[in-house]
Amino acid sequence: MTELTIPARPHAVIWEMNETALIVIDMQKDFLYPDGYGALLGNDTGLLLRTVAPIQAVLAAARKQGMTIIHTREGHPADLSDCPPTKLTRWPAGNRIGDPGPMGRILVQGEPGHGIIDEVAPLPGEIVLDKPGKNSFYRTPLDELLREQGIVNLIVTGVTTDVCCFATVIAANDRGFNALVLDDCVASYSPDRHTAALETIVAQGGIFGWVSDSTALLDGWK
Ligand code: C5J
Repeated sequence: MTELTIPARPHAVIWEMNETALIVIDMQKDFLYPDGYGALLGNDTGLLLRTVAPIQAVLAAARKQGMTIIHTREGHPADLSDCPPTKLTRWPAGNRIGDPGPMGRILVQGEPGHGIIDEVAPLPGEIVLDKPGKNSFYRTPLDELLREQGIVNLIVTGVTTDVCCFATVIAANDRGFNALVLDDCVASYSPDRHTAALETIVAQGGIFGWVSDSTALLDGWK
């Protein structure tokens, strides 16, 4: 792999692909299926499904290139020991993390709803990080894993744009990593918040990073 120029906003990305990883954030049943955490909070989970096909395409290309691929899952152990009380009690009982739902206990590791959807399931050898927070660096070994491999650039995909993807991009920026978010590979329960998050990332000449899409990336990779 070598240097790649990817058309992006606010300006083209010119990255060494050997120093670049793909991160697929929280493509979990609890967020994408109508019986999980996202739906419990009153969201239309169907809005996230448009990400599946473009993420599949980007995953296939990244696998072909031998790129480091990281999948994340938001969730907590069965005893909820790493879940801050504030993250539990902000919602009424019955709508809380750990409560029973149609796909098992909500956002609890090992329950069916916590799993990554089959369409973008990790392959053996790909990194899967369990995270208790929204940002993928919080209480995970992500920072060390990237540095060990000499990675400074992240291609960001997954859900949701304005929560875990946005939180991860902001944390990446503060830690000295670049982030390129693929517009069609991220989605929000609110199209307005999707747009607002992406506009914030590219504001002021790219204050948090870049935004492009899967077609631009895949064209460059051909
Ligand atoms: C949320 C996430 N929305 N993965 N998590 O709670 O964006």
